[in-house]
Amino acid sequence: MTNITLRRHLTDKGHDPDLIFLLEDIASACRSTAYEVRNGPLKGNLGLTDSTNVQGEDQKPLDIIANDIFVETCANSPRLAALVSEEIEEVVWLKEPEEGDYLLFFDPLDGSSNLDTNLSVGTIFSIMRVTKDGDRNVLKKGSDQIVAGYALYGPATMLVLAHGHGVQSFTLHQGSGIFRLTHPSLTIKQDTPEFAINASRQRFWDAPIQQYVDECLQGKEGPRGKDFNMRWVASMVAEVHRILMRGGVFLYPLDDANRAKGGRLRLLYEVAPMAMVIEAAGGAGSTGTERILDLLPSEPHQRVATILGSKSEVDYIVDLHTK
Ligand code: FDP
Repeated sequence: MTNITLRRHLTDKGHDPDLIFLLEDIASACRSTAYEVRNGPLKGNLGLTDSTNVQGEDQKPLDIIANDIFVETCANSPRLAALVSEEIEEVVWLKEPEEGDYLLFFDPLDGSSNLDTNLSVGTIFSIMRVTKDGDRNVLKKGSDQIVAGYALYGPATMLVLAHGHGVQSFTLHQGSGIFRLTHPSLTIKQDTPEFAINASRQRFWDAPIQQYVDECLQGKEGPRGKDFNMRWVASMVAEVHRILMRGGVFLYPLDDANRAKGGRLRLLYEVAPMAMVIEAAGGAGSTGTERILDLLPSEPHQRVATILGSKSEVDYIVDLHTK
C-alpha cells in the first residue's frame, strides 16, 4: 500500500479541479453505498420492493438507496450538467449545459441479485463532457469517456479508475474513510485460461459462442490445447475485477432469447465504462463484430452484446465471428 490518497493521485495527474470535485463526490457516494450494503441485512434492505426499474427489472431497496445516494451526492458538483442512471428513465438535467461541463452515467448497484446471498456487488460509472453550450446530447461513444470506473463492495471496498493514465485501484480504509492507492498499475494478463459466461443460456447462443465454449471445454485434448476454468458470479463488477487481477474473458453475448432487446447489459453505464477500464489495462472489449468503445448509442438505456477481457482471448472470439 502507498500513502497516496485518491485526491493526491488525481491532483498529481493534473486533472481539472472540477473533475476532481466530481470524482471525490463519486468516491463519497461509493463510501456511503458500501456502508448501506454492509448494513443491508441489519436494516432489512435485502428483499424486493414493489417497483421495477426502467428495464422492467425488479428493484431491491438497496438499488433505490444507492441511486438516491449517487443523485444527492453528485448533484453537489458545480460542473455536473446531467445524470443518467440505470434506475431513472429520463436523463436528469441539473443545470443548463455549458461547454466543459460533465455528464455522469452510472449503475448504482450492479449485480444486486447477489445481495440476498451476501456476495460482491458494485457501482459502475462513467464521465463524459458537454462539448458545446446548450448541447443536451448524452448519446456519445464510449471513446468519448474521460473517466470510467467502478467500486467493488467485496471483502474490501475498492475504487478502480481509468482516467487517461492507466488503471489504478484504491482501497477504502474502514477507519478513516479514505481511499488509498493500493494497485498503482493494473494490467490484464493475456494468457489466462478462464472464461465467465452464464452457461444455462447455451441453447440460445449463436454458432461462434457455441464453438468458443465448446473448444474451451475440450481442454488439452481440443483445438486450444489447454485446460480452461469457468467462473460465473452473476455480478459484472466482481467478474471484471477478477479479470483485471488475473486475466480471463467475460461474455454476455447476444443470443436468441435477448436479441430482440439488443442484449442483456446496458451500454452507457455498464459496458462502455468497463470496456474503457479493460482497454486501459491492455485488454479488449467487443460485441463480437464491433469494438464496444466505437458504438454510438441510440437511447440512454440501450443494451449491447458484451465480450470483455484478455486481448488474445477477445481477438480469438472476434475471429470466430468473422469466420
Ligand atoms: P444484476 O441484474 O443482478 O444487476 O447488470 C446486470 C447483471 O446483474 C450483471 O451484473 C451480471 O453479470 C448479470 O446481470 C447476471 O446475469 P444472469 O442473471 O444471466 O446471471
